[in-house]
Amino acid sequence: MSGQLGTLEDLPQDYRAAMTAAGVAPLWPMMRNVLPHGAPKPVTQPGHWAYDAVRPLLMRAGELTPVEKAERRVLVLSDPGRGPGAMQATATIYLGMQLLLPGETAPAHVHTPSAVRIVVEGEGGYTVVDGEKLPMQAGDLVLTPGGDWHDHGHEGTEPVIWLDALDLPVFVQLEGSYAVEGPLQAQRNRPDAAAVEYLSAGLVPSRQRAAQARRYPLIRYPWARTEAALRALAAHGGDPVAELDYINPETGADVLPTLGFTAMHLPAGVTSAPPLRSASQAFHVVAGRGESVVNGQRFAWGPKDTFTAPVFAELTHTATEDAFLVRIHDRPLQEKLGYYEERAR
Ligand code: GTQ
Repeated sequence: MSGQLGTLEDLPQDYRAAMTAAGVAPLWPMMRNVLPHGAPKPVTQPGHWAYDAVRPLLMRAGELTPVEKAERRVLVLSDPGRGPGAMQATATIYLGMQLLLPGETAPAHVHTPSAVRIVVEGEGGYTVVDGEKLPMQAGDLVLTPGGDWHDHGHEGTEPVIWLDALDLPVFVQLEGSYAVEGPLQAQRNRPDAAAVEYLSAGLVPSRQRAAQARRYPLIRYPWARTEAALRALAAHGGDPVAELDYINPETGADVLPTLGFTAMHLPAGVTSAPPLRSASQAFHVVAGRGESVVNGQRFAWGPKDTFTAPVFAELTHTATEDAFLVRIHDRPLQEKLGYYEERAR
């Protein structure tokens, strides 16, 4: 057990001035800021973004800012702990709501961070990733791995809105975030891999072709299949809360190097109290209603809402209506760094 560490005020003024002039600082007064005891002290605060509050603001952005003036027309969900304008929802997770109006295209670019879209509303939207055209329907999860060209388009008649989740804060911290712009991509004239190579769980293209497998073989995870799989698991799985992880079908690994995604079914009336996790998390409600308590803060949520939990958050979820959520988390990054942890509550 160490005692109280020395403070800056313990040190003589001339010594402090000389250290500043030399560009050095004593560790011990700051030690507990960077190495707190027992558990991290997150800056991140729990956040809740009701779709009813965000949607009108996004629609107004559609009137005020043409897509040509925005590159991506997005409202960023700012972590309350970092305050207004924060370009992140947790330490590692960036979240934004993106609007595309009928007939619009968002120009092609490529960047170092990876993105995932979870479609919130509207028909006829699509993303082109590395030449593959990916139709987007409500609840679909669509990857844009870092380094893959992507542009967005809209062939429908109503606004299309999706939630963007990116590992952008990690890349900003690494001073590794940048983008390159280019012309709209030529689209391969065939359905995407979710409709051809990976139509069915457990079936992958013959291993004779495995050498040709792409780094990210499956880009689109249609919600209809996810929901059907959750319903089957809910009916026969034994656990009251059914959970399915999104994985790369060739490797079994998480879909992205940094971020993981888990689809959840919470039956009405059931309360879930998961272990405390070292991962930071965001929850997007695909359907249903309920209430979650995050570190004592109570959020009543409904369809298309999004809420967040800092690292090691104490969480309970209670569905008041049969609910489907997607949990976004940074466990894959923490595992690679060698410290992912779950603690009993
Ligand atoms: O759609 O490519 O929310 O590049 C932020 C950065 C979306 C995108 C965001 C992006 C995109």
